[in-house]
Amino acid sequence: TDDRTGTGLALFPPAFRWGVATAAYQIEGATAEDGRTPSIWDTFSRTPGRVHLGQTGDVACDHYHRYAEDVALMRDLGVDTYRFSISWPRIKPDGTGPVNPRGLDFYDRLVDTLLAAGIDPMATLYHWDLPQTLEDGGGWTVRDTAHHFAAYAEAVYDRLGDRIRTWTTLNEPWCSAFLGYGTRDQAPGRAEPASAFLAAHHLLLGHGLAARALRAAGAREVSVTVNLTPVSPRDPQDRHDVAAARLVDGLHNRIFLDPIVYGRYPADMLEHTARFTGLDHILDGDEELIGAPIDFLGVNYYAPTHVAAKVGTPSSDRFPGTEGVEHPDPDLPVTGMGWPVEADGLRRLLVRLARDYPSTPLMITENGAAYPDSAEDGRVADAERVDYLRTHLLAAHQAIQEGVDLRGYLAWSLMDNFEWAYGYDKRFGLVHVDYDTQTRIPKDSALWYSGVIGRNGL
Ligand code: GBH
Repeated sequence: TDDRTGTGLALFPPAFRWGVATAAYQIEGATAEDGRTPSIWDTFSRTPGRVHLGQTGDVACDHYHRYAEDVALMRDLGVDTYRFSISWPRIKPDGTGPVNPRGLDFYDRLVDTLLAAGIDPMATLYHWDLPQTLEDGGGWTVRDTAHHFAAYAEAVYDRLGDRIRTWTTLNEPWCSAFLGYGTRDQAPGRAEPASAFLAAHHLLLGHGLAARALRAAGAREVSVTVNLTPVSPRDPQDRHDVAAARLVDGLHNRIFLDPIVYGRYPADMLEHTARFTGLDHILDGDEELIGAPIDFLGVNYYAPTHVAAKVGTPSSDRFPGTEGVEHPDPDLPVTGMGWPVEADGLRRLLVRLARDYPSTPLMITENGAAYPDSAEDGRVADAERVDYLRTHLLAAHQAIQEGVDLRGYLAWSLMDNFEWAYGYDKRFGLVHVDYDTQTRIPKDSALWYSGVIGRNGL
Protein backbone atom coordinates (compact mmCIF):
# COMPACT_ATOMS: atom_id res chain seq x y z
CA THR A 1 0.00 0.00 0.00
CA ASP A 2 0.98 3.58 -0.41
CA ASP A 3 2.88 5.12 2.40
CA ARG A 4 2.33 8.83 2.51
CA THR A 5 3.53 9.22 6.04
CA GLY A 6 6.92 7.59 6.18
CA THR A 7 5.64 5.57 9.13
CA GLY A 8 4.78 2.42 7.20
CA LEU A 9 1.09 2.91 7.98
CA ALA A 10 -1.81 3.09 5.56
CA LEU A 11 -3.35 6.13 7.21
CA PHE A 12 -6.95 7.21 6.69
CA PRO A 13 -8.15 10.83 6.36
CA PRO A 14 -8.29 12.75 9.68
CA ALA A 15 -12.11 12.96 9.79
CA PHE A 16 -12.60 9.29 8.81
CA ARG A 17 -15.33 7.66 10.89
CA TRP A 18 -14.71 4.28 12.52
CA GLY A 19 -17.50 2.18 13.88
CA VAL A 20 -19.49 -1.00 14.21
CA ALA A 21 -23.00 -1.91 13.08
CA THR A 22 -25.92 -4.01 14.31
CA ALA A 23 -29.65 -4.34 13.61
CA ALA A 24 -32.62 -4.39 15.98
CA TYR A 25 -34.06 -7.84 15.37
CA GLN A 26 -30.62 -9.43 15.30
CA ILE A 27 -29.60 -8.28 18.80
CA GLU A 28 -32.43 -6.84 20.89
CA GLY A 29 -34.62 -9.76 21.94
CA ALA A 30 -37.51 -8.59 24.17
CA THR A 31 -39.86 -9.08 21.24
CA ALA A 32 -43.01 -8.88 23.35
CA GLU A 33 -41.95 -6.13 25.74
CA ASP A 34 -43.16 -2.58 26.23
CA GLY A 35 -45.84 -2.75 23.59
CA ARG A 36 -43.84 -4.17 20.66
CA THR A 37 -45.94 -6.17 18.21
CA PRO A 38 -44.69 -8.90 15.84
CA SER A 39 -42.75 -8.03 12.73
CA ILE A 40 -42.49 -10.14 9.61
CA TRP A 41 -39.34 -11.68 11.08
CA ASP A 42 -41.22 -12.96 14.14
CA THR A 43 -43.71 -14.59 11.80
CA PHE A 44 -41.06 -15.92 9.41
CA SER A 45 -38.85 -17.37 12.14
CA ARG A 46 -41.88 -19.19 13.57
CA THR A 47 -42.72 -20.71 10.21
CA PRO A 48 -41.30 -24.24 10.16
CA GLY A 49 -38.37 -24.70 7.85
CA ARG A 50 -37.53 -21.05 7.34
CA VAL A 51 -34.78 -20.46 9.93
CA HIS A 52 -31.99 -22.81 10.98
CA LEU A 53 -33.26 -25.03 13.84
CA GLY A 54 -36.39 -22.90 14.12
CA GLN A 55 -34.44 -20.23 15.99
CA THR A 56 -35.96 -16.78 16.57
CA GLY A 57 -34.92 -13.33 17.76
CA ASP A 58 -36.98 -13.66 20.95
CA VAL A 59 -33.88 -13.34 23.13
CA ALA A 60 -31.01 -12.84 20.66
CA CYS A 61 -28.23 -10.95 22.52
CA ASP A 62 -30.71 -9.57 25.04
CA HIS A 63 -29.38 -6.16 24.06
CA TYR A 64 -32.70 -4.57 25.03
CA HIS A 65 -31.68 -5.16 28.65
CA ARG A 66 -27.90 -5.18 28.25
CA TYR A 67 -27.43 -2.12 26.07
CA ALA A 68 -25.33 -0.31 28.69
CA GLU A 69 -22.83 -3.19 28.79
CA ASP A 70 -22.77 -3.21 24.99
CA VAL A 71 -22.08 0.52 24.81
CA ALA A 72 -19.21 -0.03 27.26
CA LEU A 73 -17.81 -2.67 24.87
CA MET A 74 -17.94 -0.10 22.07
CA ARG A 75 -16.23 2.49 24.19
CA ASP A 76 -13.43 -0.01 24.87
CA LEU A 77 -13.14 -0.64 21.14
CA GLY A 78 -12.70 3.09 20.65
CA VAL A 79 -15.31 3.49 17.90
CA ASP A 80 -16.64 6.96 17.19
CA THR A 81 -19.80 5.79 15.39
CA TYR A 82 -22.43 3.16 16.17
CA ARG A 83 -24.88 2.16 13.45
CA PHE A 84 -27.98 0.48 14.88
CA SER A 85 -31.54 0.11 13.66
CA ILE A 86 -34.86 1.06 15.14
CA SER A 87 -37.64 -1.50 15.33
CA TRP A 88 -40.73 -0.13 13.59
CA PRO A 89 -43.19 -2.35 15.56
CA ARG A 90 -41.80 -0.97 18.83
CA ILE A 91 -42.55 2.57 17.70
CA LYS A 92 -45.84 2.01 15.90
CA PRO A 93 -47.42 -1.27 16.99
CA ASP A 94 -50.03 -0.98 14.24
CA GLY A 95 -47.45 0.01 11.65
CA THR A 96 -49.37 3.20 11.24
CA GLY A 97 -51.42 5.18 13.72
CA PRO A 98 -50.40 6.12 17.24
CA VAL A 99 -46.86 6.13 18.57
CA ASN A 100 -45.91 3.84 21.45
CA PRO A 101 -43.84 6.04 23.79
CA ARG A 102 -42.38 3.05 25.66
CA GLY A 103 -40.82 1.83 22.45
CA LEU A 104 -39.20 5.20 21.88
CA ASP A 105 -38.01 5.26 25.50
CA PHE A 106 -35.63 2.38 24.78
CA TYR A 107 -33.87 4.23 21.96
CA ASP A 108 -33.87 7.38 24.04
CA ARG A 109 -31.90 5.57 26.76
CA LEU A 110 -29.61 3.96 24.20
CA VAL A 111 -28.82 7.27 22.48
CA ASP A 112 -28.11 9.05 25.75
CA THR A 113 -25.80 6.23 26.83
CA LEU A 114 -23.94 6.40 23.51
CA LEU A 115 -23.55 10.17 23.69
CA ALA A 116 -22.26 9.94 27.26
CA ALA A 117 -19.65 7.45 25.97
CA GLY A 118 -18.61 9.84 23.20
CA ILE A 119 -20.10 7.67 20.44
CA ASP A 120 -22.07 9.17 17.58
CA PRO A 121 -25.40 7.34 17.12
CA MET A 122 -26.33 6.57 13.50
CA ALA A 123 -29.89 5.30 13.22
CA THR A 124 -31.26 3.09 10.44
CA LEU A 125 -35.03 3.26 10.29
CA TYR A 126 -35.66 0.00 8.47
CA HIS A 127 -33.50 -3.08 8.80
CA TRP A 128 -36.09 -5.60 7.62
CA ASP A 129 -38.55 -5.76 10.54
CA LEU A 130 -41.79 -4.61 8.91
CA PRO A 131 -44.76 -4.66 11.32
CA GLN A 132 -46.75 -7.80 10.54
CA THR A 133 -49.96 -5.76 10.41
CA LEU A 134 -48.59 -3.93 7.37
CA GLU A 135 -47.56 -7.16 5.68
CA ASP A 136 -51.11 -8.38 6.23
CA GLY A 137 -52.20 -5.40 4.15
CA GLY A 138 -49.79 -6.26 1.32
CA GLY A 139 -46.44 -5.23 2.78
CA TRP A 140 -43.98 -3.57 0.43
CA THR A 141 -45.98 -4.65 -2.62
CA VAL A 142 -48.45 -1.86 -1.87
CA ARG A 143 -47.81 1.85 -2.19
CA ASP A 144 -49.33 2.80 1.17
CA THR A 145 -46.47 1.11 2.98
CA ALA A 146 -44.08 3.75 1.62
CA HIS A 147 -46.24 6.51 3.09
CA HIS A 148 -46.56 4.70 6.43
CA PHE A 149 -42.78 4.39 6.48
CA ALA A 150 -42.29 8.13 6.04
CA ALA A 151 -44.80 8.85 8.83
CA TYR A 152 -42.97 6.43 11.14
CA ALA A 153 -39.64 8.08 10.25
CA GLU A 154 -41.04 11.46 11.22
CA ALA A 155 -42.31 10.12 14.55
CA VAL A 156 -38.85 8.77 15.40
CA TYR A 157 -37.18 12.01 14.34
CA ASP A 158 -39.59 13.95 16.48
CA ARG A 159 -38.34 12.20 19.60
CA LEU A 160 -34.64 11.64 18.79
CA GLY A 161 -33.78 14.26 16.18
CA ASP A 162 -32.24 16.59 18.73
CA ARG A 163 -29.54 13.99 19.50
CA ILE A 164 -29.11 11.87 16.37
CA ARG A 165 -27.16 13.62 13.63
CA THR A 166 -27.02 10.86 11.03
CA TRP A 167 -30.09 9.08 9.69
CA THR A 168 -30.35 6.15 7.31
CA THR A 169 -33.70 5.30 5.79
CA LEU A 170 -33.33 1.70 4.56
CA ASN A 171 -30.87 -1.14 4.90
CA GLU A 172 -30.35 -3.15 1.71
CA PRO A 173 -33.61 -2.77 -0.20
CA TRP A 174 -32.38 -5.47 -2.63
CA CYS A 175 -32.57 -8.05 0.15
CA SER A 176 -36.00 -6.88 1.31
CA ALA A 177 -37.41 -6.97 -2.21
CA PHE A 178 -35.67 -9.87 -3.91
CA LEU A 179 -34.93 -12.23 -1.01
CA GLY A 180 -38.12 -11.33 0.88
CA TYR A 181 -40.64 -11.28 -1.99
CA GLY A 182 -38.75 -13.08 -4.76
CA THR A 183 -36.93 -16.12 -3.38
CA ARG A 184 -38.43 -16.84 0.08
CA ASP A 185 -34.94 -16.66 1.66
CA GLN A 186 -36.06 -13.89 3.98
CA ALA A 187 -39.25 -12.52 5.52
CA PRO A 188 -42.02 -12.29 4.52
CA GLY A 189 -41.07 -15.42 2.59
CA ARG A 190 -42.94 -14.84 -0.64
CA ALA A 191 -41.67 -16.24 -3.94
CA GLU A 192 -43.40 -13.98 -6.45
CA PRO A 193 -41.10 -12.35 -9.01
CA ALA A 194 -43.58 -9.60 -9.82
CA SER A 195 -43.97 -8.78 -6.12
CA ALA A 196 -40.20 -8.43 -5.82
CA PHE A 197 -40.23 -5.64 -8.42
CA LEU A 198 -43.24 -3.94 -6.83
CA ALA A 199 -41.51 -4.12 -3.45
CA ALA A 200 -38.28 -2.67 -4.86
CA HIS A 201 -40.14 0.39 -6.13
CA HIS A 202 -42.15 0.94 -2.96
CA LEU A 203 -39.05 0.56 -0.80
CA LEU A 204 -37.30 3.19 -2.92
CA LEU A 205 -40.34 5.42 -2.73
CA GLY A 206 -40.41 4.97 1.04
CA HIS A 207 -36.76 6.00 1.13
CA GLY A 208 -37.45 9.13 -0.90
CA LEU A 209 -40.50 10.15 1.12
CA ALA A 210 -38.71 9.53 4.43
CA ALA A 211 -35.54 11.32 3.29
CA ARG A 212 -37.62 14.34 2.34
CA ALA A 213 -39.55 14.29 5.62
CA LEU A 214 -36.39 13.95 7.70
CA ARG A 215 -34.74 16.83 5.86
CA ALA A 216 -37.79 19.04 6.26
CA ALA A 217 -37.84 18.27 9.97
CA GLY A 218 -34.20 19.40 10.27
CA ALA A 219 -32.11 16.23 10.01
CA ARG A 220 -28.45 17.08 9.54
CA GLU A 221 -27.29 14.00 7.60
CA VAL A 222 -29.56 11.74 5.57
CA SER A 223 -28.45 8.54 3.88
CA VAL A 224 -29.57 5.15 2.63
CA THR A 225 -27.63 1.89 2.71
CA VAL A 226 -27.52 -0.47 -0.26
CA ASN A 227 -25.82 -3.84 -0.62
CA LEU A 228 -23.66 -3.69 -3.70
CA THR A 229 -21.47 -6.17 -5.48
CA PRO A 230 -19.06 -5.72 -8.37
CA VAL A 231 -20.20 -8.05 -11.14
CA SER A 232 -17.58 -9.59 -13.46
CA PRO A 233 -18.18 -11.63 -16.62
CA ARG A 234 -16.40 -14.99 -16.76
CA ASP A 235 -14.94 -14.12 -20.15
CA PRO A 236 -14.65 -10.37 -20.75
CA GLN A 237 -14.26 -11.12 -24.49
CA ASP A 238 -17.55 -13.06 -24.67
CA ARG A 239 -20.40 -10.68 -25.43
CA HIS A 240 -22.98 -13.04 -23.90
CA ASP A 241 -21.06 -13.16 -20.62
CA VAL A 242 -20.67 -9.37 -20.72
CA ALA A 243 -24.42 -8.96 -21.29
CA ALA A 244 -25.14 -11.32 -18.37
CA ALA A 245 -22.87 -9.24 -16.13
CA ARG A 246 -24.59 -6.03 -17.22
CA LEU A 247 -28.00 -7.56 -16.43
CA VAL A 248 -26.98 -8.72 -12.95
CA ASP A 249 -25.28 -5.38 -12.26
CA GLY A 250 -28.56 -3.73 -13.27
CA LEU A 251 -30.77 -5.94 -11.11
CA HIS A 252 -28.50 -5.73 -8.11
CA ASN A 253 -26.86 -2.32 -8.23
CA ARG A 254 -28.11 0.15 -10.87
CA ILE A 255 -31.83 -0.45 -10.24
CA PHE A 256 -31.27 1.11 -6.80
CA LEU A 257 -28.34 3.45 -7.40
CA ASP A 258 -29.65 5.37 -10.40
CA PRO A 259 -33.02 6.38 -8.93
CA ILE A 260 -31.43 7.18 -5.54
CA VAL A 261 -28.63 9.33 -6.96
CA TYR A 262 -30.12 10.64 -10.21
CA GLY A 263 -33.88 10.26 -9.67
CA ARG A 264 -34.14 8.03 -12.77
CA TYR A 265 -34.40 4.31 -13.32
CA PRO A 266 -31.96 2.97 -15.95
CA ALA A 267 -33.83 2.40 -19.22
CA ASP A 268 -32.87 -1.29 -19.38
CA MET A 269 -34.19 -1.87 -15.85
CA LEU A 270 -37.51 -0.17 -16.65
CA GLU A 271 -37.87 -2.54 -19.60
CA HIS A 272 -37.01 -5.43 -17.38
CA THR A 273 -39.45 -4.43 -14.64
CA ALA A 274 -42.15 -4.02 -17.26
CA ARG A 275 -41.81 -7.70 -18.24
CA PHE A 276 -42.79 -8.73 -14.71
CA THR A 277 -45.24 -6.11 -13.50
CA GLY A 278 -45.92 -3.54 -16.17
CA LEU A 279 -45.05 -0.03 -15.07
CA ASP A 280 -48.40 1.21 -13.72
CA HIS A 281 -47.08 1.25 -10.17
CA ILE A 282 -44.45 3.88 -11.04
CA LEU A 283 -46.34 7.15 -10.98
CA ASP A 284 -45.30 10.49 -12.43
CA GLY A 285 -43.03 12.17 -9.93
CA ASP A 286 -42.00 8.98 -8.11
CA GLU A 287 -38.50 8.93 -9.54
CA GLU A 288 -37.95 12.53 -8.57
CA LEU A 289 -39.08 11.72 -5.01
CA ILE A 290 -36.70 8.77 -4.86
CA GLY A 291 -33.90 11.10 -5.94
CA ALA A 292 -34.26 13.24 -2.79
CA PRO A 293 -30.78 14.58 -1.93
CA ILE A 294 -28.65 12.40 0.35
CA ASP A 295 -25.49 13.39 2.18
CA PHE A 296 -23.74 10.09 1.60
CA LEU A 297 -24.47 6.63 0.29
CA GLY A 298 -24.04 3.71 2.67
CA VAL A 299 -22.36 0.73 1.01
CA ASN A 300 -22.51 -2.80 2.42
CA TYR A 301 -19.91 -5.02 0.80
CA TYR A 302 -19.32 -8.70 1.47
CA ALA A 303 -18.49 -10.51 -1.75
CA PRO A 304 -17.96 -10.08 -5.48
CA THR A 305 -20.23 -11.67 -8.09
CA HIS A 306 -18.98 -13.65 -11.07
CA VAL A 307 -21.42 -14.51 -13.83
CA ALA A 308 -21.60 -16.11 -17.24
CA ALA A 309 -24.28 -16.58 -19.87
CA LYS A 310 -26.04 -19.89 -19.49
CA VAL A 311 -25.94 -22.08 -22.55
CA GLY A 312 -28.52 -24.77 -23.21
CA THR A 313 -31.85 -25.29 -21.49
CA PRO A 314 -33.05 -22.69 -19.03
CA SER A 315 -32.85 -24.02 -15.49
CA SER A 316 -33.53 -22.44 -12.12
CA ASP A 317 -32.73 -18.74 -12.03
CA ARG A 318 -31.14 -17.61 -8.80
CA PHE A 319 -33.00 -14.30 -8.47
CA PRO A 320 -36.03 -12.93 -10.32
CA GLY A 321 -34.91 -11.67 -13.68
CA THR A 322 -31.68 -13.64 -13.91
CA GLU A 323 -32.89 -16.51 -16.09
CA GLY A 324 -30.17 -17.10 -18.65
CA VAL A 325 -27.44 -16.27 -16.15
CA GLU A 326 -25.07 -18.73 -14.58
CA HIS A 327 -22.95 -18.22 -11.47
CA PRO A 328 -19.70 -20.09 -12.08
CA ASP A 329 -17.53 -20.93 -9.11
CA PRO A 330 -15.01 -18.06 -8.98
CA ASP A 331 -12.42 -20.33 -7.34
CA LEU A 332 -11.76 -17.99 -4.43
CA PRO A 333 -11.46 -18.78 -0.73
CA VAL A 334 -14.82 -18.58 1.06
CA THR A 335 -16.01 -17.49 4.51
CA GLY A 336 -18.15 -19.54 6.86
CA MET A 337 -21.15 -18.37 4.83
CA GLY A 338 -19.64 -19.87 1.69
CA TRP A 339 -19.28 -16.37 0.26
CA PRO A 340 -16.18 -15.75 -1.89
CA VAL A 341 -13.49 -13.52 -0.41
CA GLU A 342 -12.00 -10.93 -2.74
CA ALA A 343 -10.86 -7.71 -1.08
CA ASP A 344 -10.03 -6.12 -4.41
CA GLY A 345 -13.75 -6.41 -5.23
CA LEU A 346 -14.31 -3.70 -2.64
CA ARG A 347 -11.71 -1.43 -4.26
CA ARG A 348 -13.21 -1.99 -7.72
CA LEU A 349 -16.70 -1.31 -6.40
CA LEU A 350 -15.73 1.94 -4.67
CA VAL A 351 -13.77 3.21 -7.68
CA ARG A 352 -16.70 2.40 -9.97
CA LEU A 353 -19.14 4.24 -7.67
CA ALA A 354 -16.88 7.28 -7.59
CA ARG A 355 -16.77 7.22 -11.40
CA ASP A 356 -20.48 6.67 -12.09
CA TYR A 357 -21.92 8.63 -9.14
CA PRO A 358 -19.15 11.20 -8.59
CA SER A 359 -21.04 13.72 -6.48
CA THR A 360 -22.09 11.22 -3.79
CA PRO A 361 -19.75 10.67 -0.82
CA LEU A 362 -19.57 7.07 0.36
CA MET A 363 -19.43 5.27 3.67
CA ILE A 364 -18.89 1.55 4.16
CA THR A 365 -21.78 0.79 6.49
CA GLU A 366 -21.15 -2.97 6.67
CA ASN A 367 -18.22 -5.25 5.92
CA GLY A 368 -17.19 -8.37 7.75
CA ALA A 369 -17.14 -12.14 7.75
CA ALA A 370 -18.59 -15.14 9.58
CA TYR A 371 -16.28 -17.90 10.71
CA PRO A 372 -17.03 -20.73 13.14
CA ASP A 373 -14.93 -19.43 16.04
CA SER A 374 -15.11 -20.59 19.63
CA ALA A 375 -14.01 -19.30 23.01
CA GLU A 376 -11.19 -21.07 24.84
CA ASP A 377 -10.01 -19.88 28.23
CA GLY A 378 -11.62 -16.50 27.71
CA ARG A 379 -10.01 -15.93 24.33
CA VAL A 380 -11.32 -16.18 20.78
CA ALA A 381 -8.50 -16.52 18.25
CA ASP A 382 -10.19 -15.43 15.01
CA ALA A 383 -7.21 -14.94 12.71
CA GLU A 384 -9.35 -15.43 9.58
CA ARG A 385 -11.62 -12.53 10.52
CA VAL A 386 -8.60 -10.30 11.22
CA ASP A 387 -7.29 -11.21 7.80
CA TYR A 388 -10.63 -10.46 6.12
CA LEU A 389 -10.89 -7.07 7.82
CA ARG A 390 -7.24 -6.19 7.23
CA THR A 391 -7.33 -6.92 3.50
CA HIS A 392 -10.65 -5.11 3.03
CA LEU A 393 -9.46 -2.06 4.93
CA LEU A 394 -6.34 -1.96 2.77
CA ALA A 395 -8.58 -2.16 -0.30
CA ALA A 396 -10.66 0.75 1.03
CA HIS A 397 -7.48 2.70 1.71
CA GLN A 398 -6.30 2.02 -1.83
CA ALA A 399 -9.61 3.31 -3.19
CA ILE A 400 -9.14 6.54 -1.22
CA GLN A 401 -5.66 6.86 -2.76
CA GLU A 402 -7.35 6.53 -6.14
CA GLY A 403 -9.59 9.49 -5.35
CA VAL A 404 -12.71 7.94 -3.80
CA ASP A 405 -14.50 10.17 -1.28
CA LEU A 406 -14.91 7.53 1.44
CA ARG A 407 -16.05 8.94 4.77
CA GLY A 408 -15.95 5.95 7.10
CA TYR A 409 -15.90 2.23 7.78
CA LEU A 410 -18.32 0.32 10.00
CA ALA A 411 -17.56 -3.32 10.74
CA TRP A 412 -20.34 -5.90 10.72
CA SER A 413 -20.86 -6.66 13.47
CA LEU A 414 -20.25 -5.45 17.01
CA MET A 415 -21.14 -8.91 18.31
CA ASP A 416 -22.36 -12.32 17.20
CA ASN A 417 -26.10 -12.18 16.63
CA PHE A 418 -29.18 -13.67 14.96
CA GLU A 419 -27.96 -14.17 11.40
CA TRP A 420 -31.43 -14.20 9.79
CA ALA A 421 -32.21 -17.54 8.09
CA TYR A 422 -28.99 -18.96 9.53
CA GLY A 423 -30.08 -18.30 13.10
CA TYR A 424 -27.26 -18.33 15.66
CA ASP A 425 -25.18 -20.73 13.60
CA LYS A 426 -23.11 -18.00 11.90
CA ARG A 427 -20.96 -15.62 13.91
CA PHE A 428 -20.06 -12.23 12.41
CA GLY A 429 -19.12 -10.49 15.67
CA LEU A 430 -15.95 -8.76 16.79
CA VAL A 431 -17.25 -9.76 20.20
CA HIS A 432 -18.18 -13.37 20.93
CA VAL A 433 -21.57 -14.03 22.54
CA ASP A 434 -22.29 -17.12 24.62
CA TYR A 435 -26.05 -17.49 24.10
CA ASP A 436 -26.48 -19.61 27.24
CA THR A 437 -24.99 -17.07 29.62
CA GLN A 438 -25.04 -13.89 27.48
CA THR A 439 -21.36 -13.49 28.28
CA ARG A 440 -19.52 -11.23 25.83
CA ILE A 441 -15.84 -11.84 25.04
CA PRO A 442 -13.99 -9.49 22.67
CA LYS A 443 -12.31 -11.66 20.02
CA ASP A 444 -8.75 -11.10 18.82
CA SER A 445 -10.31 -9.16 15.92
CA ALA A 446 -11.83 -6.66 18.38
CA LEU A 447 -8.43 -6.01 19.94
CA TRP A 448 -6.88 -5.69 16.50
CA TYR A 449 -9.64 -3.32 15.28
CA SER A 450 -9.27 -1.03 18.28
CA GLY A 451 -5.57 -0.74 17.42
CA VAL A 452 -6.47 0.29 13.88
CA ILE A 453 -8.91 2.90 15.18
CA GLY A 454 -6.36 4.22 17.65
CA ARG A 455 -3.75 4.70 14.90
CA ASN A 456 -6.35 5.78 12.28
CA GLY A 457 -4.77 3.24 10.00
CA LEU A 458 -3.02 -0.08 9.68
C1 GBH B 1 -26.22 -7.98 5.49
O1 GBH B 1 -26.81 -8.59 4.41
C2 GBH B 1 -27.26 -7.53 6.46
O2 GBH B 1 -27.48 -6.14 6.38
C3 GBH B 1 -27.00 -7.93 7.88
O3 GBH B 1 -28.15 -7.78 8.64
C4 GBH B 1 -26.46 -9.34 7.90
O4 GBH B 1 -26.35 -9.84 9.20
C5 GBH B 1 -25.12 -9.31 7.24
O5 GBH B 1 -25.19 -8.76 5.97
C6 GBH B 1 -24.47 -10.67 7.12
O6 GBH B 1 -25.24 -11.52 6.34
O7 GBH B 1 -22.18 -15.95 -2.21
O8 GBH B 1 -22.20 -14.31 -3.94
O9 GBH B 1 -24.23 -15.33 -3.19
C7 GBH B 1 -25.94 -9.25 3.53
C8 GBH B 1 -26.54 -9.47 2.16
C9 GBH B 1 -26.74 -10.93 0.33
C10 GBH B 1 -24.56 -10.42 1.13
C11 GBH B 1 -26.23 -12.17 -0.30
C12 GBH B 1 -24.00 -11.65 0.46
C13 GBH B 1 -24.47 -13.43 -1.15
C14 GBH B 1 -23.07 -13.54 -1.67
N1 GBH B 1 -25.94 -10.59 1.49
N2 GBH B 1 -24.82 -12.08 -0.64
S1 GBH B 1 -22.89 -14.88 -2.82
